[in-house]
Amino acid sequence: MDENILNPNPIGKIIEEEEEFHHLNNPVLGLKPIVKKYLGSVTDVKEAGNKFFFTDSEARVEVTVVTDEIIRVRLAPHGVFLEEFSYAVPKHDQKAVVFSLHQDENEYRVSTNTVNCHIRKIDFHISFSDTQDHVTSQDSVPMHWEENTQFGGYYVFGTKVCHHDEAFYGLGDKASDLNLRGRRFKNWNTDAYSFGWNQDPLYRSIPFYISLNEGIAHGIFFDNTFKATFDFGAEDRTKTSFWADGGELQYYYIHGPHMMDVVKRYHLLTGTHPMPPLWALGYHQCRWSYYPETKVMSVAKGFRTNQIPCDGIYLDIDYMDGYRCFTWNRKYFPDPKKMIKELAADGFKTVVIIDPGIRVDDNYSVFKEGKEKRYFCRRCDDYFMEGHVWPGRCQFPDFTNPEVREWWGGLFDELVQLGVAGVWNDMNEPAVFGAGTFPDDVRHQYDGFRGSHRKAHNVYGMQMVRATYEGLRKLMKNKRPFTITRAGYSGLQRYASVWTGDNVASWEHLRLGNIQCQRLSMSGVPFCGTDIGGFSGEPDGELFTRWIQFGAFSPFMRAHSAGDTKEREPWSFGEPYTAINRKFIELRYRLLPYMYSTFWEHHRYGFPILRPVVLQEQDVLTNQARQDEFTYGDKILVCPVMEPGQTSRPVYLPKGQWYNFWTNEIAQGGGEIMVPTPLETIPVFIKAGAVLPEYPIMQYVGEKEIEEVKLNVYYADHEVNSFLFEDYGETFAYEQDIYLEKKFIVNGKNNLVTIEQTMEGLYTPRYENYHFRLIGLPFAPTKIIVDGKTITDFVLTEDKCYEFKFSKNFKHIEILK
Ligand code: MIG
Repeated sequence: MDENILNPNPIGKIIEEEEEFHHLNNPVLGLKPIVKKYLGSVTDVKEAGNKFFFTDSEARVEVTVVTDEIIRVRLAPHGVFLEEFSYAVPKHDQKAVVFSLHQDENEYRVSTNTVNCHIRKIDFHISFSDTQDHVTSQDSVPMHWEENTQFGGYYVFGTKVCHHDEAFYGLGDKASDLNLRGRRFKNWNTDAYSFGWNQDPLYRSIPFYISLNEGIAHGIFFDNTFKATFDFGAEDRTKTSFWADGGELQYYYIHGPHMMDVVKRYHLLTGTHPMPPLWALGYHQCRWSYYPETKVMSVAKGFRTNQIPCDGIYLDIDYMDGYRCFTWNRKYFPDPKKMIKELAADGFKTVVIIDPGIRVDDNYSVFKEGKEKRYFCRRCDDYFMEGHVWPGRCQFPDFTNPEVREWWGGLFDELVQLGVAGVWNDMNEPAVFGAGTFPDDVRHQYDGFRGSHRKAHNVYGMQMVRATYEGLRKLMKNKRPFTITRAGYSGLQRYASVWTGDNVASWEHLRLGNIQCQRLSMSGVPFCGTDIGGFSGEPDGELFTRWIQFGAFSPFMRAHSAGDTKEREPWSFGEPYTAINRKFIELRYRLLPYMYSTFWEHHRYGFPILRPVVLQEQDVLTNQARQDEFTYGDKILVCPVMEPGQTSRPVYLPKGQWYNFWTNEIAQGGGEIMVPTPLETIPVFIKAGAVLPEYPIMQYVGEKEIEEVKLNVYYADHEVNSFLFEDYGETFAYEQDIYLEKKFIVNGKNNLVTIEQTMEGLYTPRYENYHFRLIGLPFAPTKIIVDGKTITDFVLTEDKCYEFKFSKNFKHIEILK
């Protein structure tokens, strides 16, 4: 043990932070314009609690120990830091960690139990290493800045060494290969209708990336909301740079070594998605637009007559009166309350769209109130920010003002009274016809840290859906609202799900959507999906079916299409497509308890929902380039079919044993296998040892009382854990520990398989029994003993599985040869 740990302040002078460091919303500028300036040599260091302030005599660098594995770095060109405020990171409650400062001739070193942050004296290079002195990240040039004469402040730059085989992941929804290496990206939320491969920027800004080098991962979260650029060895193969047009150079170094750890720690900073209502994991049907009421009702009826499960039906902009938010077109929807009630009686939740543009119209109460209370955004000279969107001339609420968010949240009162269960926020990049978005000079309140649109642009959509979510949460009392947003910034996952925006009905877009969902999932945006079928253009039956198959394993599953396309319901293409679409939507409903448990793993522990294979086997170099297959949770591996006419395709299975979900054949992982891909299936594999919980097929969540839960137990010759999360599925009781977290431990030998169950939590499900289904047993059982009781009425099914029932409260099962 290092002796300095006992005396954590051996070098720096300890100071009271408040006394010496001024924190401003605006940086103080020096007199001379600065062209490009780099940090010089380190001349001094001071300490204040978990912060260390280094200086080159003018600029200051703050190094904050956030946790054992997370260190934040900030730069103040003239020594004055901006006041602490972040929409992404609510507040780090710094856990007591042990840290210390050391120095030698060459460097200062801030160390926790797992990470060292090195500050090289001669040139201010900052690097990070682990306890084995393995350097995981290092500056290639010192942090630097350049004065922004037009707007004030600085362009701020960080540049790291980029290694020969280093791969990069993350950044949210970028429409490029999963590995971002060799490319440059911009973060500036953009309405990117019919975006193409490699088009950038897109709808969201997630300034977080994961680096993987020689099998060791770390993350960088550049928490800066200004227009930002990331360059992963594009300009110079040996450098990874990130910079922004303003604000502070502020980033979090997130230690690995596993990519999964990096993702989980990123969630520690930015939060996770709240538990969605269970129905939101079902199938959703959307279109621009279903109207009038008779059309909505006939689509709903179509699902029930075709016996295709569906939980959500969407109203796009045409339900409103002249596109005025919070109003109804009474010609199309004479009695919305009655319609929503009828839909609900048939098991449909109604989700309505709400855009940010508020029509300039003194006879419109939302506009009138917003105007009176000065809630709309203004330009630099105090003119209102006006622009055209669907309602015509509009003004836009400043969602960065907490008072405006509160007001906005309250506006949902009537919709909630009418029975609306979810809200869809669109156009919140914000999008403006013609201009694209707001001009830079629009002012924002920014929770008291005033700024222009340059600073607020990337968070505008996130703050809109935050206002929506928080408002709904209040109005719906203890019910979980469902929200979905198009735009967002890091941390948006605390308020909403996302879809990838206006994609195209093409095979390329199916491929792109697969990558985007995997990428969003590993970038902290777990509840994501694509417009199944493609928003613009016409899919044929085959493409639509392949998309439904992929969609069944997307965290969020919704079909959507533009208004000028042909009907696009799961039965629109006739047979054999309808039957296959039905089969996959049914599969989604059968897997609901598994998907819900995976969501809990995300919510509670910060795991991503979709996991690219590189995230599971980062030490296998070839996995860096794999972007077709992924797992949903850790038990189901999926490889969508993304080419027309494909009758078989290679699938990589991570090491271990996998069961073909359709045939129960066992396959050895650690390499590629060829898998047949007739239209009726896509490759789906279940990890050996998994306990896969299954619900009976329902037409919608809550259609039937669940009488028993099927547990599919896949034999493995070693110990494997599985989880099952259960609760009411629609309230916040889980926040009061009213839930059950069950753990199954399966272990097999040649003559014995054991299954154990442990439970934690306070919830009691209403069903009594599990229906066990044993798959892949290497022997014919003679006896099954559950908690000391011998069972004889187990049966051998046609497909060679053994089935029996027993109480959900079992503790220990032995299956004997
Ligand atoms: O300018 O509300 O991405 O899903 O159907 C288009 C109409 C506005 C864009 C969304 C799309 C939605 C459409 N909206």
